[in-house]
Formats: sequence, structure tokens, C-alpha cells
Amino acid sequence: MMVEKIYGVCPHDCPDTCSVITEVENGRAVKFYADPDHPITQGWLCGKVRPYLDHVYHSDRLQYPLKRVGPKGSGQWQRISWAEAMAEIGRNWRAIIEQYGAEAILPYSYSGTLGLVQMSVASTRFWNRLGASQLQRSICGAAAEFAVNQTLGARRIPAYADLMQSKLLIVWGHNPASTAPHFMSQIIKAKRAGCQLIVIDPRRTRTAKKADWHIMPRPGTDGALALGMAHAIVAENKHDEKWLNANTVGWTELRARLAEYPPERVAAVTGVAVDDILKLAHLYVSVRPSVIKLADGVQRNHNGGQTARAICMLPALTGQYGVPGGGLMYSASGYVTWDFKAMNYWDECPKPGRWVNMNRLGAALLGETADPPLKSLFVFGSNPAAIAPNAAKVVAGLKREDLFTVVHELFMTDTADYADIVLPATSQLEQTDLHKAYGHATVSYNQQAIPPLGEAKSNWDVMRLLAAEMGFDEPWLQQDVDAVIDEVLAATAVTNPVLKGITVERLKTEGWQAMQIEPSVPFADGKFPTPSGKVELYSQFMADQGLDPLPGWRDVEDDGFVGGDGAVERNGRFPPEEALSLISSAGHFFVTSSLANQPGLLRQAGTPFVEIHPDDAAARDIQHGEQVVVENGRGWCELRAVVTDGVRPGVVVAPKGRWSKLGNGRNINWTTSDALGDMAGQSTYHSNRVWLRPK
Ligand SMILES: Nc1nc2c(c(=O)[nH]1)N[C@H]1C(S)=C(S)[C@@H](COP(=O)(O)OP(=O)(O)OC[C@H]3O[C@@H](n4cnc5c(=O)[nH]c(N)nc54)[C@H](O)[C@@H]3O)O[C@H]1N2
Ligand SMILES: Nc1nc2c(c(=O)[nH]1)N[C@H]1C(S)=C(S)[C@@H](COP(=O)(O)OP(=O)(O)OC[C@H]3O[C@@H](n4cnc5c(=O)[nH]c(N)nc54)[C@H](O)[C@@H]3O)O[C@H]1N2
Ligand SMILES: [Mo]
Repeated sequence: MMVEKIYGVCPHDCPDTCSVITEVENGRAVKFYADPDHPITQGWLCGKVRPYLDHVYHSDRLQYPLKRVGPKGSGQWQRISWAEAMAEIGRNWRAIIEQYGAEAILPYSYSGTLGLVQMSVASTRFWNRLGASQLQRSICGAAAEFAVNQTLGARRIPAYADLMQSKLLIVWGHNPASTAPHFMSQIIKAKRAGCQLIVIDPRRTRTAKKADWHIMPRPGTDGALALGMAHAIVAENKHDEKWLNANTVGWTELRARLAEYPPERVAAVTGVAVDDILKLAHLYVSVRPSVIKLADGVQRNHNGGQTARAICMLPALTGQYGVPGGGLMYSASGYVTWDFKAMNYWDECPKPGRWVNMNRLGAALLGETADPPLKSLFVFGSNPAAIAPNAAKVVAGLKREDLFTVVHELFMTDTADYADIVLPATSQLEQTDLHKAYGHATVSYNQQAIPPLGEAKSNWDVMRLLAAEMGFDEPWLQQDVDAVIDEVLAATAVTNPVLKGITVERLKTEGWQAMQIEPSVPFADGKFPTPSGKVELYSQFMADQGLDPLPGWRDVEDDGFVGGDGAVERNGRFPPEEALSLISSAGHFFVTSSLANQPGLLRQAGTPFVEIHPDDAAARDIQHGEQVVVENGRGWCELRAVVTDGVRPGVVVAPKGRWSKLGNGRNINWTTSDALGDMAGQSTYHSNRVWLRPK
């Protein structure tokens, strides 16, 4: 029997972006494993993706378009053809556009796949041509992206392997043992070679368990911690004045600002002892080279942007940007920005109109976005009913009888339940795409390995059908996937030398290619692509935007009621002094809500839980293993209590991503806030106050 081996890419939201090989026999994938030659993947896959064929061939895969026949959310469907589905969508949209304009239609997509075509181009070209509302894609790392760009000019990252040159690694509010497994394996290797590991996280994560030192600050206070470290470093005159003068703007202003963050104040804010702040500062300046790994979990709060700004300041203070084994590891996304025109075709489209912040979906559907009102929602590659904050509002919005909702999905998710039309989507094995990683500088090609299951279609194929239905005949709405990739690659390569030599032809035979990064250590040439060409400790651009131009920390706490109508209850059921700070971080066994319906992984993950410190549990009569109600003015959910000293007193932790319908109807996002953070419309999931009680 002929077995074909096909190169592919893991499509999930993870910095590792693994290269994979699928073996296909008679049109069926029979084996799925890691590419042994890829420098990051190194021949092994994480526990989530190893059983990927169970996901692809899951018996719940949607295979045909469906039309709602009962009331919204009743689960009554009728199978229809693609032609009928398109005609139905076209009929609804034409009527909506005639009455309200195309901005009454909102596409909602995010991280189901991170592919260039199936995520990015599918989220731009057709929707721009339609003139739909634009989605502000700020649910994940918007604040840190903005902050890092303003401070350093671009997001660039040392290679994972450069960690072998580091003597100290601070993993700051990041849990790579779960969220970047191949980076974690590199950390373990570096540790064996003598690198010290410090983890800063209010929870004893799988990563923190490997640390030489685990510091547990109060959530949302890391900006103050970084400023306190800086204060201590400068007080001892251990900062690199020469480097600061040569390579930064705003050192004088920053120095004055640091005076506001003496260790005593920082200790009171962060809950980290003065001695520990001093020790951390001392280790950071004296054990060199030292590198800080920053990711997005630490900035999903009110202070997120300023947290990232403050952390970016530390390698500048100590002159460690451009030093092999030193500096900052945030993201590789800045090496390549896909050519704007090829992605958007905005010059051939109606002028981009209204932006809707994806964190405010519920509020937008319930009337906050009013002129014109949102009359239709098209969801693909996302599961907002499970993953967007303040789920009570999202679900109330989705239940609107006058909202025409289309969901393009692999599975009948919490969101698809409320659709008028459900369209079946292909998995990564059934589609073609190009991927660039955000953890490393590699471009990889995902070749379609098997035919679509049933009548499933890829995102891009659906965009082509929608374009035809709406009567748009521009060729850039009908190209095949390889032509789109070719066009975007070529247009981007004209101005960006890092893509030199990367072609679809080579990618098809080799699977992946490394970008040509020069210099390989970020900023080793001393050039920072900011307006001043230097590290902007003081940012004029931010000042002009009305933002604090210097790193700082604000004492803003969620009160558990933003967006809810809890005012009456505030002094009754929810006494402020009994509030706990809730973090809903990444689960180990799923990728947000993707894979969270797979029986094998669900078995390993167990009942949805919330971790609580023994002192906090005792004060509430909560026993280990019992069901508890987690609630605030926005909503509530039920979880199993895990009583553990692995969380800071005053802090509770419940992983994100559980499907409400597979539990008892609600997940943790029924409590999270849809308030926006300090920069770039950032989500603030971890600025969350809740009350816990036995059920
Ligand atoms: N297994 C798995 N992998 C994933 C995902 C997943 O759901 N599951 N999600 C993917 C996605 S979408 C993303 S964006 C990345 C996220 O990758 P990470 O940023 O690593 O993930 P998080 O768990 O969101 O946050 C990391 C840690 O931040 C801590 N934290 C929260 N608030 C604070 C704070 O104020 N201060 C400090 N110091 N720590 C804080 C949490 O306790 C958590 O352990 O992971 C990706 N990879
Ligand atoms: N409480 C809490 N909630 C959070 C977070 C948190 O820290 N705490 N983190 C937030 C973050 S960082 C992120 S990035 C978001 C992620 O939220 P989402 O971007 O919504 O990601 P997923 O939950 O993985 O849902 C992706 C959906 O896309 C579908 N899908 C996969 N591939 C395709 C495809 O090719 N086509 C189509 N049409 N569909 C596809 C999958 O079946 C899945 O249902 O969640 C956010 N939610
Ligand atoms: Mo994310």
C-alpha cells in the first residue's frame, strides 16, 4: 500500500509552531508525528497535539451545513446544501446592508488557526470589500505588543537555543511548561548547563515547580515590582549609565520616576518582601548575561501595557540589549509584517469604517455599538461564547432574535449553538496554509494532507463563496491558496530581506525554512527602530496619545462589578473584604477552548476546577474536592475546589478554555470582566474579583 508523507504545521496558538508529518494511506491520515529535523520541534509533540488524529476524526466533527429550525439555542437543525446556505446568507446580508449598511455585519475570528491564509487573509480581504465592521483584535497580547513596539521599535526574539548562553533566566508571568513546551525543554537544558531560573507568578505552575526561585506577587502588580527592582539597582549605582546615555531616550525622566518606587512601597503593593525585591534586583544585575522571558498572561490586566513597558526597561537599565544570552524574549512577530496591500486591498475597498473591540462583543451586541446596530455576526476560528470575557453578556447578545449569526466551525461549540447557520470547517490536515511562528524565526508550509471530511470547507474557500454570493468579482477574492501565499510572500519580500530565498516551491519540498535574521542577537547592532532610533524609556508618541510616557504602575483594581448590575448587592452578598483575585490562565491540556472536547484530553484534565489557598478555603468552609460557586456582580459558575498552597493567599486560579455545555452550563468567563486595559484595548481577564462559597 502506498503511504504518502506530507509536511504540515501545527496550527494552534502556541509560540512553538511545530512542524509535523502526516502519513496518508488511501486518503486517510494514519500517522501524525513531529518533524525530526525541525530545530524547535526536534522530533516530539506536546501531549495536546500528539493525538491529533483523534481531533481530526472526532465523531462530533461537523460535516454538512445546518440551518436552525427551532428557537435560538434549542439545538434543532436541518441539513442544507452549501448553495442553500450561501443563498440564505446573501439574502439576509443584502437586506441588512440595504437598511443599515454593511457595517451592521461583524466578522469575529481569532486563533483557531494561526495560518497566513486561513486566519489572516480570510479575516481581511473579503470583509474589507464588503465594508463590514472591523474587529479590533485585542483579546490576547495587544497591550504588550504595543508597549514593546513603543519601547524597542519592534518585536524581536533571541533563538530558543541562545538560552544556553544565559546565566540567569527570569520567566515573568509565563508558563511555558504548558503554553510553550519546546521552549520549556530548552529551559531545562539551559538549567543543566548552569542557568538559574526565576519564575514570577502568583501560582506555582508546572514551570514554577522547576524554578530555583519562585516569587509570588499579587496579580497586576508586576509593573511596580520591575520599577522597584530598577529603584534598587539605581540606588546601588549598579545601572549602566554609559549604555543608557548612548542608547536610550528619557533616562533622566525615568530616573526621577523611579524615586516613586522605593522597595518598601513596592513590597506593600506587590506582597513581595523588601529583602526579596533587593535580592531579585541584585541577582538580575550580577548574574550575567540575564534574560527576561515575557509572554502575554502577565499583561492581561488593567496595568498590562505598563507592565510590559516596565519589564522592557530592565535590560536597558543594565545594558543587556544586544548581548548574547541577555535582553528580552517576547515575540518574533516583528521580523515579518505581511505586506499591507496584499493582505488588505483596502485601496480597492470602501473606506475602513467602524472598529469593534472583540473584548466588548457582548456589550456591542447588546447595543453599545449602535450606529448602525450590529445585525449579523459571522464567527470563524473562534468560540466567543466560551472564551470572550463577561459571557453573560455575550450569550445574551447571541440570543437576540434579530441577530443573524453564522458560525463556521469544526464542532458544535458553545457559540455554534446560537447560530442561525452553521458551516462545517476543515481541520489543518484538510487545508493548505503558510505559518510564521511567534516564538522563533521560521516560516513553514502546511500542505493539505487529506480531502475535507464530508462537505467541510476551509475559511478561505468560504470567503471565496461569500464573495461570489455578494457579486464581487475581483480576482484577489478568488485566488487559490498557493496564489495568495505567493503574492503575499513576494510582496513582503520586496521590502523585507529576512524572507530572502523563501518560496512556496522550496517550502513544499522542505516543509519549513529559517528566516535570514541579521544580527541574530536582537538589537546587537544598536539600532532600535523607534522614532528616535533608541530605546524609548520616555515615549513622546505615548504622551501624544494621552498615555503615561514613562513606565509606571496604577492602583486600579477590578471591583467584580464592571459591566454587571451588582450595585445593590455590593454591600450584601459580596463584602469587598472577602473578595479574591481570580486568574484564569491557560489550561495544560487544551489550547483555550480548542481540543477541549476531546475525550482523551478531557479525561486527563478532569473536572473543571478552581485552586484556592488553604487559609482562604478555611475562612469560607470550603473543603478540598467539593463543588463551589465562584461569583461576582457579572455572573457565576460552579467549579471543583482544589485546596492548595500552590496559589498565593487572596488569589484563586481557574484555567480558561472549558466548554460551558460540557460542564454545568457556565465556565469561568461568566465572571471575567470586559473592561479594557491601559493600552491598545487589551482584555483584562486577570483583573477579576470573585467571591467563593460551597455550593
Ligand atoms: N496548553 C496551552 N497552551 C497555550 C494556550 C492554552 O490555552 N493552553 N493558550 C495559548 C495562548 S492563546 C496564549 S496567549 C499563550 C499564553 O501563554 P502564557 O502567557 O504562558 O499563558 P497564561 O497561562 O495565560 O499566563 C501565564 C502565567 O501568567 C500568570 N499570571 C497571570 N496574571 C499575572 C500577573 O499579574 N503577574 C504575574 N507575574 N503572573 C501572572 C498566570 O498564573 C500564568 O501561570 O499560550 C498559548 N498556549
Ligand atoms: N478566562 C480567560 N479567557 C480567555 C483567556 C484568558 O486568559 N482567560 N485568554 C484569551 C486569549 S489569550 C485568546 S488568544 C482567546 C482564544 O480564543 P479563540 O481564538 O476563540 O480560540 P479557541 O478557544 O481555541 O477557539 C477556536 C475555535 O476555532 C475553531 N477552528 C479551528 N480551526 C479552524 C479553522 O480552520 N476554521 C474555522 N472556521 N474554525 C476553526 C476551533 O474548533 C475552535 O472552536 O481566548 C481568550 N480567553
Ligand atoms: Mo492568546
